[in-house]
Amino acid sequence: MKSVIAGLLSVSLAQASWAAPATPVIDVYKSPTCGCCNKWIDHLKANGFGVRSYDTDNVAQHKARLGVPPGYGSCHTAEVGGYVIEGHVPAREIKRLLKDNPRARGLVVPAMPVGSPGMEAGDRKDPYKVFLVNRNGSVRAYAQH
Ligand SMILES: [Cu+2]
Repeated sequence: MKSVIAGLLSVSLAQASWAAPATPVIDVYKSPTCGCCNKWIDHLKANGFGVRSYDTDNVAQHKARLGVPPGYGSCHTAEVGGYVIEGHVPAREIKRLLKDNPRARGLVVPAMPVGSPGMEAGDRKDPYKVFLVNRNGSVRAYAQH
């Protein structure tokens, strides 16, 4: 009987892992007191990402390491699949980036636009752009919100 149960268990586990969608893990660097960073993390989790978050008083060090261009910084810096994700980038664009797999550093949403994921404030939505950062540090618009 035990072996039957064990057998059923291993079959269902195998099916579960086969059926599970790919959920890339994002490493997020943020200051310990950042509230909107945590709300952005919730947005990522709600969209199927695994998140490892690291509290640090030196997020700037990670921006420099990952090549966020000067003037394009925000409140948190993240890393997924070899790409940098800076600021309140919507999960949809991160998924598109991972699918398209361009030769680039990653995506940035400079500053903290009201209405972006994690920056909700009632019905207010300020227009903002998601930028793709090229390998040489130049940027181009990737999405408009
Ligand atoms: Cu923020």
